[in-house]
Amino acid sequence: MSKLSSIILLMVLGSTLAYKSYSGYQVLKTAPLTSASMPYINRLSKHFDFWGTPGVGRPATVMVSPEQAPLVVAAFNRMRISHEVLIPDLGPEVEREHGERKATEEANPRVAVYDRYMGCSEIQMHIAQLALTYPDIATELVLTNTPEGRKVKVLKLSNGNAGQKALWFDCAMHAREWITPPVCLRIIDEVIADPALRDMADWYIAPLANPDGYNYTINTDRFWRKTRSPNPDPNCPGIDPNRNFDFLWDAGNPTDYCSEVYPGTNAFSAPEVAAIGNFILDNADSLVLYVAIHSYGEQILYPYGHTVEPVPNVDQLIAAGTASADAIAAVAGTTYTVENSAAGLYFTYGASDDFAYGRGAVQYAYTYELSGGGSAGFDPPASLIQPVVDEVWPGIKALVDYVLAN
Ligand code: 0X9
Ligand code: ZN
Repeated sequence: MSKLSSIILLMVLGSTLAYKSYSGYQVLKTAPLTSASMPYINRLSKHFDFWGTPGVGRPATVMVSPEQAPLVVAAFNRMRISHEVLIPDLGPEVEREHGERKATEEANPRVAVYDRYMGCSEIQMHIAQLALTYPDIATELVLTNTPEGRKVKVLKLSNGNAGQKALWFDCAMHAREWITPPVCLRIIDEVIADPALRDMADWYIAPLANPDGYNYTINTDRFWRKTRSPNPDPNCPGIDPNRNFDFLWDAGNPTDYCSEVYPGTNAFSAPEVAAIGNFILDNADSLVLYVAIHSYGEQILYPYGHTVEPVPNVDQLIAAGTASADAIAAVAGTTYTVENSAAGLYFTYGASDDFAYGRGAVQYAYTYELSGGGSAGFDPPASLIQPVVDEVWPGIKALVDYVLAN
């Protein structure tokens, strides 16, 4: 073998080997949770990777490494939480998906695609391309640079009408929630295609709120959730962006860098989060709707995450959310529930929706948890992208219609 071909072989092997193996990782599923079990689940969720949003009346799923499995099983047994093994081995599925996706990435797509998951630079270039193609209505805003030198981009879509209300959407704040950027891209497609939508409001859409994290899920670890900010423990980088906003930020255990919900050393310590938060504050006068698109759970969550006490306009939040859920259900029967984020005692602090509502005074603030799929939640097969965006867009449109009419 020539020197060049051995180098190429090593590079190919290197890039394959570099992707984190989930061989032997299991996904455990509990019986529907009772309110008595929630404090335990809440505590466990600081140390183990619970998927979706655990809540009363719903089963919880947790991903465990071979080392963690006996600990979590013992904890469940101690608390008398019955459970089963949902996925006995995540490894093969993750490897298959990775190979499939790598084979299809394009360099510079002018149109968003919905039959496969687009890569990080592919989405970033797509945003730039839209701004170049539609300079009269589309502007690329760069909110900040990330620790790894990527850009947090927002596409502004506007007819330039003075004094309009504004709407915000972000996707993939949690890196592994791959089903979410396609929803942002679909919103962009619709708003570019329909001038009437731009006469209703100005639209700000961030398809990749956490580009470092998303890139890491594409190239290295499919189930990475956080940013990639360095922490004092070099083995555990990353901040949970949805615990780092400057609203009731809570340090928790300040050295628990490895936690999936590590909130950072202080509010806004993640530059991505500070940039998005400050953008919301800077535009607080015009913003009437904040939507964070996450997965998974088929829920439309409204503030707050730290209390089940109703907020002043809870009736309107529920009415708008219900209009959205009805429009989603009308497409293919998928049922989204409209819920207070803290329902079921899964309390959170420093989340983006609560920040927008509580600090930015954005009257309508939501987190959408889209459908799950795939090996247990965060990895729906690419064939589900199209049906998901086809049902969620009418839901977003109904939400926007309600918010702008009220
Ligand atoms: O826990 C989260 O950050 C969100 N769920 S996810 O599974 N995508 O991580 C839910 C956030 C809902 N909003 C608040 N709790 N404020
Ligand atoms: Zn999320």
